[in-house]
Amino acid sequence: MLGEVGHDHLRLRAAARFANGPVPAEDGLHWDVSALHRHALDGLRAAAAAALGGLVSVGIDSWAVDYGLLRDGRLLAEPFHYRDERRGEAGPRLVHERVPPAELYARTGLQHLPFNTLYQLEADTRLAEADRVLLVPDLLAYWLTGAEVAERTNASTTGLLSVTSGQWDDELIERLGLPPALLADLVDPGATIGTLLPEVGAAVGAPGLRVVAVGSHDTASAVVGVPLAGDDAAYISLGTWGLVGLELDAPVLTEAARAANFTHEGGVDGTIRFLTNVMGTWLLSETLRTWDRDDLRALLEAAADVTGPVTVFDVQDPRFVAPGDMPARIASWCAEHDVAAPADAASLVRSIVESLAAAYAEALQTAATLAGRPVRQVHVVGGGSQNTLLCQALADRTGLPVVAGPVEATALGNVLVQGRAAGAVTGGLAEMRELVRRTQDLRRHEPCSPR
Ligand code: LFR
Repeated sequence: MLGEVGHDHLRLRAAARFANGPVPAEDGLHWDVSALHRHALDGLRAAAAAALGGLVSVGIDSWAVDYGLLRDGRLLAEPFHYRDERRGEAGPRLVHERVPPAELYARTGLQHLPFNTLYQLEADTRLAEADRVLLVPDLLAYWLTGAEVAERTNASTTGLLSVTSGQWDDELIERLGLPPALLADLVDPGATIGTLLPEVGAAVGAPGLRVVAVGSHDTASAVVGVPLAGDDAAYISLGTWGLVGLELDAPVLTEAARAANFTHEGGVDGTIRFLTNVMGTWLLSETLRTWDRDDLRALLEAAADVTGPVTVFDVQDPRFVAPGDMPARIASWCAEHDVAAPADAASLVRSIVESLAAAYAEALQTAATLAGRPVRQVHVVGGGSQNTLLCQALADRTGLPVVAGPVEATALGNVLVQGRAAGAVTGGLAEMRELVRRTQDLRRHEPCSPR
């Protein structure tokens, strides 16, 4: 994404796009991170060619938790994909034998997701060969600059960072038997990671380009791009996941928060994302993939016209996490719970939309209760914010106004932090969000029939 940012403007243009999905192999699901690297270089070349005044910097963000293992600077294997069904089996058991879940939560504030980095590392058979672990954005930054760092917002998703100090939890790392030198030094969003290696700069046509740390966890960048104002607004960052929560200054490390699986992820400028992972548009995209269809818009229109009772199922059932035949899995959930399975494509899509909205409404209520903060407005950002049926269902189920947009919140948050590092914008999150509010398309959904 090519971004342009200044005190009164904020614009994005897609310089290049490419697909990125799970790659099945003998030993499980992987990412093709080498292809990701190639595509990133192609994109950078296209961006450099399209930027009239030249590029000032580049910032990298991606999904969290997954990592590459390196030895002597060389990647040992393509990283595992967190949706690999086998990932979640051995890791949690091995870790919890040494450090019980309640203590982990007190130390790191992280919700239990079976694929959190610490669990994956503990079960990784190649760990002993490695002398460095880098999360995906840090790995790409390393390939661009030669500098090995751990950007702090993403590091907070490893389960190895102290929620109170924001530093690596050395005692925890030792108790888990992980070599401390495996982890790189932490850097904050806004810091310069380095400049493009000479051969990279020459290849992409941007010699000496600065690589700036941003909220390298995509959700951290997305929340920078949420036009939040005031303490009574919540957000849903809606992509493959629906990340539902609040921005806080201090953690809520209660047993109730742990039981509700609410996490404390590190945000830009020392904020805390108090949120829980709910299923997202993954349910829809895997359903369309199963049907070999790509007409989501038409399906949503048909779904909007469905009348009569709609089956609401539990989108949080673990059977929906791995890639596969979602319509069959939804049917199996319905059969097990003695409810009618949706009979046709439109009903199934409607059922997914209503079930997601119901889960988000419940998570919002829980967030408000746990944090002791009333929620009076909900922001939905990310690709899923374009789904008007879902946004309206959410407004109706919560009885709250829903502000949808921006769609590209993550890229905006990334570019804003770079813009601030370059001095093109000044101020804190409030000023950056004010710029988002003034410059981006937002759509408001009022609740029609609060329940
Ligand atoms: C969203 C996200 C979530 C994280 C999940 C796995 O893309 O980064 O925040 O929990 O992916 O990394």
